[in-house]
Amino acid sequence: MTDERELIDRLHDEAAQDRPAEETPDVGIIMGSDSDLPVMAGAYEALFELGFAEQTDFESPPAERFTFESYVVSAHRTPDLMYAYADTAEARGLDVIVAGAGGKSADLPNMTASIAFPVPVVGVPVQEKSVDSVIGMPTGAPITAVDAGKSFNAALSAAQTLAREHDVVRDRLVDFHEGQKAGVADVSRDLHDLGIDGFRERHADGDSDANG
Ligand code: RP5
Repeated sequence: MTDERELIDRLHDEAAQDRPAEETPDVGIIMGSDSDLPVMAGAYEALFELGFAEQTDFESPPAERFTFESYVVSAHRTPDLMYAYADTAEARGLDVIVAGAGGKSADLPNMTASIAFPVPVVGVPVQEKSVDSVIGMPTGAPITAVDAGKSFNAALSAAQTLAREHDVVRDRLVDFHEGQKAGVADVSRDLHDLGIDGFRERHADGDSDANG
């Protein structure tokens, strides 16, 4: 069984390595429990769609320039690990963290934001009842947050942060946006030109890119 201490030591060891930005994960995805994975899957989906690769070994980065990593970090069950992750985030080269937690006391995103400051954190309330605890930060302690379950958007926000410094990420985001526009235009034309019955027939399998 992996000891929490082992992971904490690993994070501190990695922070001390002072690796160049090209070799470290750019985005960190953390969540309070592996039961959050189905909701947090959207963050992975968005980053893969933008050409990010998953970095599973800090000392052996993938060939892709932009990468992310992920961990389960519980604010309540492993507070020391949460502290270590947030405290070493900047030294480990992370530019932005996407943090998701569920329950009524979803403290991981906001505690991480406080400790990792000035590394920005995008909070994902995993459940509807988690929204208040994720967004309820006091003045001077910022967090950016998305609506319940919107982990895809959280990853897009994280990419937007990187895009200010990296034109490649900016261009990928613009391409993604253009693709969405084309998707809406396609269904708009079909709905008008085919009429409701013809539209339903053509899109019976739900092959729409336009989800509102
Ligand atoms: C939170 O408690 C986690 O983020 C999760 O959403 C919730 C329940 O966790 P499990 O009991 O499923 O591990 O801290």
